[in-house]
Amino acid sequence: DLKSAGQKFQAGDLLKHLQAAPVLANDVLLKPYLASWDELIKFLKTLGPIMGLVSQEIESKTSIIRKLAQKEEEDIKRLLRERQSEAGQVSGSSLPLGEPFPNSYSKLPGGAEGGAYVSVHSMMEAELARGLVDFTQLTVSGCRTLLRLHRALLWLQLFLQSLADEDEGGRSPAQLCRDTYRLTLAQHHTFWVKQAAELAFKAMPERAFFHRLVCAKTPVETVIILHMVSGAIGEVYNRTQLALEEHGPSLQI
Ligand code: 1Q0
Repeated sequence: DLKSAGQKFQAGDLLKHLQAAPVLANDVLLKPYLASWDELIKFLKTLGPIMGLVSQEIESKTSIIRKLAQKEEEDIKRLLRERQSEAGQVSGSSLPLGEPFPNSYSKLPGGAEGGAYVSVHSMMEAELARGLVDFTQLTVSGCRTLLRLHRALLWLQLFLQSLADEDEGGRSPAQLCRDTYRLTLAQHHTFWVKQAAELAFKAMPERAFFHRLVCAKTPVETVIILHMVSGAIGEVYNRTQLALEEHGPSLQI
């Protein structure tokens, strides 16, 4: 997705991906979810090399889920080919016999066909059913990885909201970034990661940078755009949070 879209951060692109992620009543599609993170990486890259560590961390987390999705797709294709050749041997028919995977998660509630890594719900159901998520062993699961991104998303939402709510006379973006981080993501970070985060906040630009970034003509326009982005993030966050709670405590580690 980084290759097909522009390399430059655009608030409009971010918003487009964020708004494409919510699907049906309560689910989140993984492709636009991950594409939203790609946009945020573009933003971080405009802040210079000090953000390299943070972008790298996001890239490594998104690529874990993408690789799992790719492997799943290859498995389904291989299975379909096997079924096809079996069917060909038996009856001469080239139609696949039955579902590639008979489990409930291979069918989305809307009736569309998909693998395990289509949406937040389908991923959780599939990985729980396959025993990939548990307390005792640290399997690299999509669910575990999603939880890391999810916690970061709450921080980002609060940060952008505070940036919109507090006007010029208030705290600086760097201060808002630090304060909201301490309230949220920092709770899940080790001592050294927190030290690194403190360094990263120093690279946070002044308000004027955000006006230019979102191409706003007036400060009011910036506030509107920031509200739209943080609202869209909030929708994705809340849906993911409900999914986590619905599928039980084993997903919250
Ligand atoms: C711009 C300011 C950035 C502030 C960064 C704060 C976080 C810094 C910490 C980064 C170091 C990452 C090192 C590793 C962390 C992991 O230990 C942790 C847990 O993973 P694991 O596998 O060890 O259990 N990983 C995470 O918590 C993942 C999340 C990383 C932080 C994601 C930060 C996202 C920042 C986005 C800034 C976008 C601002 C957007 C403005 C848009 C305007 C319209």
